[in-house]
Amino acid sequence: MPTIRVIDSHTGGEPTRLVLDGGPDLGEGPLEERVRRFREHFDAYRSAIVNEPRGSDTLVGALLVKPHRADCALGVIFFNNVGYLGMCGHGTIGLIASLSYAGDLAPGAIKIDTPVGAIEASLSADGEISVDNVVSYRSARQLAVNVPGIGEVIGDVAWGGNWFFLISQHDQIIDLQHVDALTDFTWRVRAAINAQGHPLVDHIELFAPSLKPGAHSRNFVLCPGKAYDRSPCGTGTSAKLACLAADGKLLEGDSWVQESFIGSTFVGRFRWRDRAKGEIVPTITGTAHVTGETVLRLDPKDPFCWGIRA
Ligand code: PYC
Repeated sequence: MPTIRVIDSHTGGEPTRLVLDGGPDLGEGPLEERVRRFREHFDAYRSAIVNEPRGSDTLVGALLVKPHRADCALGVIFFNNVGYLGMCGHGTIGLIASLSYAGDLAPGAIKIDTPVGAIEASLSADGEISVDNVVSYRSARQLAVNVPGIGEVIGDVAWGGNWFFLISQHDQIIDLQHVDALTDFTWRVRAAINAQGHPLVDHIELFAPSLKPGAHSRNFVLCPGKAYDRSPCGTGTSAKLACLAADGKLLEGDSWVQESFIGSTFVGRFRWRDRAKGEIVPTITGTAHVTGETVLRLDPKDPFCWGIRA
C-alpha cells in the first residue's frame, strides 16, 4: 500500500504538513513548472495530504523537492485545501522547525527555492526562525472596490509571495466571536476585487489596533480556501511591510510586530531592494512546534483515499 511520511507542525497556531517521502515525483526544472505538473497530473496527492479526512481546511502542505536554482540547498512547493501557494511564511518556519526536529538541519542559514523565487531561512540555536522572503511591493494604493451588499471598501493591493488586498478602514471587529462575520465580509470583498480586474488577489487581510503589549497591529487573513490564517501570515505580513515602507510609516531595519487573529505574533523587518520602485526584502521571524510524525496510508479500498474535494 502506498504511504506518505509527514511531519506536522504549527506556526503561531497555523498548521503545516511537511512531506518527507511518498509524495509525487514532479521531475526536474524550475519550480513554477513543477507546480504546473503537480496541479495538472498529481492534484489528487494535494487533496489526499491536506484535505479531510486526513487534514483540514487550515492545513498547508509543503512538498520537499530538489532545488532548481543552483544556489539553493532545497526546494519546496506549498499547497492548501484548494490549490497551490506561491510562498508561505508560516509554512517555511514550520518546514525549518520540522527539518531541525528530524535531525536534518543545524542552526544557521539555508537558501530555499520556491515557485516565486529564492528565499533564505535562518534557524537560531534557541529555535527562533527568520525568513528573508521574496521581493515584496505594493501595486495599488487606496483602491476603491464596490462590494455588493457592503458598499465601497478601500485597500491596497500588494505582493508578498502571494497577492493580498489589505484593508485598514472597515467596521469589522477582529476577534474570535466574530469569525463568521469576518469570513463573510472578506469572502465578498475577494469576489468583488477579483471581478474588478484583480483576479490574482486571493488573500484578503484586515487590520485593527492590537491590545497586546508590544504588537503594532492585529490581523485577520482569509486564505484562498476560505479558512483564516491562525498565524499572522508571513506573506501577508510581507505585503503589509511593503505598504508601510512605501508610505514611510516604517523605516528600514525597524520592527513591526504583527499579531494574528488568535494572538500569536511575527516580527517583521525590511531592507530596501529598490527604493524608487518601492521594492523591499522582508524578513519575518517566528517559531514553530512539531505536533506529530505520521505515515499517511493511501488505501485503495478507502472511498475517500484521495481526500474530500469540493
Ligand atoms: O504564512 O504566508 C503565510 C501563509 C499563507 C497562507 C497561510 N499562511
